[in-house]
Amino acid sequence: MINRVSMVTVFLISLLAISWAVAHTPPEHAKVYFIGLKDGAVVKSPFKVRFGIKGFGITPAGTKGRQRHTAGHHHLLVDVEQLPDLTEAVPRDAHHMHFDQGETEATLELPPGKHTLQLLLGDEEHEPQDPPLISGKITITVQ
Ligand SMILES: [Cu+2]
Repeated sequence: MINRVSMVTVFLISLLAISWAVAHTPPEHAKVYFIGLKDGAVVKSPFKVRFGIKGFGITPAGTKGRQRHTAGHHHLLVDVEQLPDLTEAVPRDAHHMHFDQGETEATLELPPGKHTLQLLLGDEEHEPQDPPLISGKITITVQ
């Protein structure tokens, strides 16, 4: 009897652990991507960049409660060679732009030449989700 009770307890604890992990993890099909701007594009500055997201939501930075597990805000990495530590808050500087209000587009002004762009979603504390929602890195040429 005790064995059966403890087995059920272990089972229930496992279920709780699994649902906890799932609640904090973006679904496998979730992704972030650039809308209408392709790798190799040639643009004139200033230009508009639109941020796409699928399978996950957008919410302003600092959002508390349940929604923070199903939504985040975009960060645009500009000319970043080495990704920041994905277990820490995304740095905030000219190369790591935060869209705290939940913006889904930005107008960029970059000097002529080649530049790389990459999207990285962050949670209420600006930390990437686990696993991170990160786009492919695209290289564009600004005329
Ligand atoms: Cu942020």
